[in-house]
Amino acid sequence: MFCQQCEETARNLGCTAGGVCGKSNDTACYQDAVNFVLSGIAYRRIHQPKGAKIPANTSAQDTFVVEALFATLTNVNFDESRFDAYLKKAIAYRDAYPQIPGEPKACSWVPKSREDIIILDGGIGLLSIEDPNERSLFSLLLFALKGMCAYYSHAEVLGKTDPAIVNFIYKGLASRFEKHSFGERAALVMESGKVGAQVLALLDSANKRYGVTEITNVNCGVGKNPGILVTGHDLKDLYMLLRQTEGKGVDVYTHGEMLIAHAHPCFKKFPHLIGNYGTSWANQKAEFPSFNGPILFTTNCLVPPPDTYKGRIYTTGSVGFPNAVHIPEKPDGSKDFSSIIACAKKCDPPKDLECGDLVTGAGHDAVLALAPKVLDLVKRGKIKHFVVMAGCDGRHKERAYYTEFAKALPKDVIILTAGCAKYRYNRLGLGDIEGIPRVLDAGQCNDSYSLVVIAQELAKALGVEVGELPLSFNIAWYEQKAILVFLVLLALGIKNIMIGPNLPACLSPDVLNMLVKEFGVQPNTTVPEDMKKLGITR
Ligand code: SF4
Ligand code: SF3
Repeated sequence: MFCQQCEETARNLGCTAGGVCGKSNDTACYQDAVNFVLSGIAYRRIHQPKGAKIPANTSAQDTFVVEALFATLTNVNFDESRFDAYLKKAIAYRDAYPQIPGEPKACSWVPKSREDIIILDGGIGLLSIEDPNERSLFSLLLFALKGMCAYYSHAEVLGKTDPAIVNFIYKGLASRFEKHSFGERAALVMESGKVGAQVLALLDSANKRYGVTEITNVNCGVGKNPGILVTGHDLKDLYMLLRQTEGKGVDVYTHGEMLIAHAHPCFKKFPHLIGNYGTSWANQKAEFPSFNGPILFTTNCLVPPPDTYKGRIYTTGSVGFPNAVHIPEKPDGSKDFSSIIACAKKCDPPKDLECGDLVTGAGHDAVLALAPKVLDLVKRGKIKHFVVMAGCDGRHKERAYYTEFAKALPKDVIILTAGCAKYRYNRLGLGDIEGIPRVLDAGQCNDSYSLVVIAQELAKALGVEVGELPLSFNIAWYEQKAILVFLVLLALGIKNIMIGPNLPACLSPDVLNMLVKEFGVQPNTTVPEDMKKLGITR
């Protein structure tokens, strides 16, 4: 195996003998095989000569490609048997297209045995792309596509689709086997950022199904009933579970990225949605044992569970873990959560982690409703700077940097955040500026679009360009959705983004040089030095 798609990759070079995330060598090889054949589907779809007999309706195939690629994102699926099923289905979809003369191996490759997949890893994984710049740029593009598939799939389950986005996913996958110059590959990477902005906008409109978020105080204590903990990013799963648990004597709690649900009016209607339990995904092993009840993983991040709560893990959607109960989607889009509800009834109620309240819900609508007040504070010099600290959390000790950075900010600085990165500073009690919370949390990484809208609207109201705002970006990344969000920001013309704690390992020296020269991308260093670089004065 060779995998370097996340920030915790071994020695910041690549995982080669099992993943730091817990992904086994064999599962990693299966993921490579699935990605390889998905690129084969894309190549055959895009390069058919005019008049070729191609499948008439590919909507089921499109949904499948998006789900399968999403499943290979970090901490989504650790179950080899699920990838075996994805692989077989991918081959069937690919083979429904006519062969093309001179097509790449991915268009005809069929493994004869499990060993074929494991042994042939070197021939189908990303290391098979020999040129380091080509590999670097395609890796960046592939990681962005994984993030795109995650966001697109959330929008799709809520009924929002866009064929232009799906076409770009195929275009990107097929580019793996095409001849492109450095400049053309770099342009494709930038195009993924542009399409990424469209995906985030689509998801933003899809999430409106649950009402526009309001700035909300979320209870982090526990009730007396047994509970089900829902983690991941899929609001529809949470909603369906809440409907099915009504009146059953079972409470529901959000975890991690699900915190934002409490700010949507549709979720506020459920009295048995008690509150948020625990902090970011990185603390699952410490926090989940005391929850006592079952835990439903709707998407990433799943940390391979120890025996203490292994038997209480349920998965759905793209998520998988060996021997965990998987709750499938029915043809009409509904899911039957009776097994997890039955499990909860036999469990003790959760034990309090005593975390105190959290504030969330500062999406673009909620913040723009406060715009006159915010603008007045800016004009009166009460707010001197905004810093976007969105992104992911992770396990490494050096992420304490983000807590220290937030603590060291002068009291006239507002943090705009989204994603699980916020758990590094959303319990610090950073207070408010004349009633405006100093940590404005738009919600999930899925809601990063809000931060862009807020920046654009602030600039408009102040009659300046976004680049002229007292606004800096200090982004924490971990998995591939953060790569996509980073590229979205670049595509929107945002310069001098600071990113950490480590730069993506897939960047070749030439690609890094391009990002530094053209966009001023910079790695983070120490808190005082970075404050200075970002123009934040005390
Ligand atoms: Fe390693 Fe990250 Fe890949 Fe897991 S997802 S195998 S930790 S690079
Ligand atoms: Fe977090 Fe996994 Fe990326 Fe959605 S839950 S931001 S890491």
